[in-house]
Amino acid sequence: MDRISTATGRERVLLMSLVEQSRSLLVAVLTRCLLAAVFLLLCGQSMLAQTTILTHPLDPLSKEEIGAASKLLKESGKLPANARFQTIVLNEPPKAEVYAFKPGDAFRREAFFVAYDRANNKTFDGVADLRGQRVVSVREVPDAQPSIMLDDVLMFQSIVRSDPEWQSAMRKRGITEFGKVQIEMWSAGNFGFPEEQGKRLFRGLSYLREDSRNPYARPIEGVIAVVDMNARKVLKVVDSGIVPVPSATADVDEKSVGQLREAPKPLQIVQPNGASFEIRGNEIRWQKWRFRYALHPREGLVLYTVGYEDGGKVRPILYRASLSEMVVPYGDPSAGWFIRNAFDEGEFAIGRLAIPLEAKTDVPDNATLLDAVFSNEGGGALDAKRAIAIYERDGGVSWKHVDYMTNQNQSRRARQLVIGIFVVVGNYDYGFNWIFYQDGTIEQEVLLTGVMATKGVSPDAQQKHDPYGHVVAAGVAAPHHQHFFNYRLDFDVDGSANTVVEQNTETLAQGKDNPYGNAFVMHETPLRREAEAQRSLNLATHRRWRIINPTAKNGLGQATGYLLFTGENSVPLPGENSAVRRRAGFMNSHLWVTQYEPDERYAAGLYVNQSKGGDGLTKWVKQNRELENKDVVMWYSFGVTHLPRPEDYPVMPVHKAGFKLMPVGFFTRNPALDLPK
Ligand SMILES: [Cu+2]
Repeated sequence: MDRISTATGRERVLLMSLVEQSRSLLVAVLTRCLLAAVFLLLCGQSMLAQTTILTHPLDPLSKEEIGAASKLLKESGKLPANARFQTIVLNEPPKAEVYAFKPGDAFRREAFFVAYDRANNKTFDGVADLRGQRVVSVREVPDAQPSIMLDDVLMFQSIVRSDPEWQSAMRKRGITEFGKVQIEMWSAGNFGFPEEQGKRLFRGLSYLREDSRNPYARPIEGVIAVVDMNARKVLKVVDSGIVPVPSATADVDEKSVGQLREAPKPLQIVQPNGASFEIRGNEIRWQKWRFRYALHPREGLVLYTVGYEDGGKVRPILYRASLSEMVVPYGDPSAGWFIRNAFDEGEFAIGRLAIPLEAKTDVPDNATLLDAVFSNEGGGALDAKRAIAIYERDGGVSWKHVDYMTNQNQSRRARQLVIGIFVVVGNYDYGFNWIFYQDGTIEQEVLLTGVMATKGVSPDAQQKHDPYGHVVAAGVAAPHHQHFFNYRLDFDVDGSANTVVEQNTETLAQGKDNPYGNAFVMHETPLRREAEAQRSLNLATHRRWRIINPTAKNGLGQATGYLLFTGENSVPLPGENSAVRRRAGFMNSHLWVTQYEPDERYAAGLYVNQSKGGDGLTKWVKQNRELENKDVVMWYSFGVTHLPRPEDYPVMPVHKAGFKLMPVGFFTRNPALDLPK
């Protein structure tokens, strides 16, 4: 536990999950034995080995499969002996195979891996075939750095803490007990500095933790250690000058907060007959919805084969929906800040940072908590306990009408199904919920909370306006930043051949067709090729995008479709030539459409850590492929521009952002008309 008490936020998450895993191992084994015994009693069947039963080609890799994949790879001799696995994850089968699959059919099982040879700074990836027991491919990927690894985390603090130059920077600030400094590991980015090329790097920021639980209240401003993770030494320490370390702590546990308000009276969520959803392996069925889920170590909670039961059959809507990338650029030009552009997915593998959920606070009383499995760097498996929550919640009024002549009220209460995770990326906490409505809507709700990245400023700065941020406490400012998310939405609306159309609604010029000047019209324009399918929101025309199946018609003869109902959004504020804009080209447009290509998965490319830029969407769309009546993928970028408030400190009230996918012409009438009272 010593190690944990001196760990950084990101390190803590990883370490705590390891402790959690070993602690829960015994419980898990006991529980499993008990369940197996009950199963035996109920079914009278012989007890099988404790292997995960796979039922579908999209099931995530089981522990056994992860172990089998790493064994195959290690024994193949195709990887350096000391290579470590950044990831081993399901290599998803071709879409056609998934659609053709019938329960009981044999299906392929393949693992995709990324491995890193630290001593030689070489990255490898490839595929292993678990059924055929063979390595399909191994390639060395030049100039690619895998995202952060636990190996990096475990080395990082001690490298910085023992560096004489860093120690001298601490002493200059009157800090001599180095064990009380929390050194936070940030991705290095790529700013083209010649001495930083060709090395695996991270940057270390320092906070005075002492006995507090919120180190972010006490930034040791101006000191950045750049660490060469191959040489295992500090490459340089940037010291931009002394700023007093804020003295006030800002812990948020009940004891530190002190006087608590009176608790409201109990509110119980009770489902006396149990939940209405069914969990069949990784498939969920609820109120006409059917979908599969997986907690992907990089993307977080991924939805697959989302369909809605209508007229006795399940109509496909989405093949796959996932967070494809996210980035948080900070708007402060100072030495310690221009380098901060965290790509929480591509650099930090956000799915792996899913934390065990706490009943009653993170999720309501009635939530079912589900576990997931990830690979570890030695090629074994890690349990991610209680990482996923699934629950029903009250959805307010679904629809209502009162006949004022008879006073008859026709009103229906809505229920929502939520499946979500929380991740912790150092100071920030994010929740990601997929929400299903009974009326055919799917919502992605992103919750932003945790502690803002803080900057030490002069204690008399309260009265001054900092152009790059806002003072949130004595000697503490929080710089402006944006959170940009990109979602990859592989729609297959009533089949794979779809078209994306743009809707613009405009005032009609007054004249013969509009004599009274009141008219406004909506135009729908198909996005025909990738070059013209890079679009941004326009409030002046109420711009929206709809994905349609031109050959499937609803009862009114209209093409069936789903609308991307956008929520809060922003334009990117870092300059066009900034490093972050080069690397996160997906920020340049709110909407992108590409022709389906399964390997085009991540909006800023497969290898984002220290990337130079130019990969991902901006590269793929240069092919300018045709998009009409094709299998297409919609990519939606949305940004939250965060101008910090005092009320966001010391911990942010949850800020919600996201989008909805809403049926428009998918049905012929309100699909929730059949809700019972
Ligand atoms: Cu923020």
